[in-house]
Amino acid sequence: MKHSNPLDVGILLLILALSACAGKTTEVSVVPADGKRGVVIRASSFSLTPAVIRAHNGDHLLLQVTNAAGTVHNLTIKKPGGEIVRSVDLGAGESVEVPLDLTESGTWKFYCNKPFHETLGMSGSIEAMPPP
Ligand SMILES: [Cu+2]
Repeated sequence: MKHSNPLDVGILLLILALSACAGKTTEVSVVPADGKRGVVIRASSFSLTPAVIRAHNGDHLLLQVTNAAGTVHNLTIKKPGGEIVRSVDLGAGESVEVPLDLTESGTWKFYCNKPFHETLGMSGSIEAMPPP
């Protein structure tokens, strides 16, 4: 009987790990009553975590973005109508604070603008609900 090659097993585990990552949608809510508006976002190759941020129209967010990867990434944010309101490059290991006033209800999309990074998973959204 043929024994399984340890390399094959390693590749299978890697595929399982990658598919587990791809299926994970992390989510945070910004609670209006607690006065805290800071949202920590982690950029890596290739994800932005959390991928869904729930907040409200009128919130003044402070996005604390860290690039945990060894290559350049970016955070671009669009208003619900599609207008780009922020676009910040982050070098390897760099952290930046990005203030963002949610002036409209709706879905504010964010993504990395480097070639193919959005398609590879570096995208998410801020869901701005009407004020409570
Ligand atoms: Cu990127």
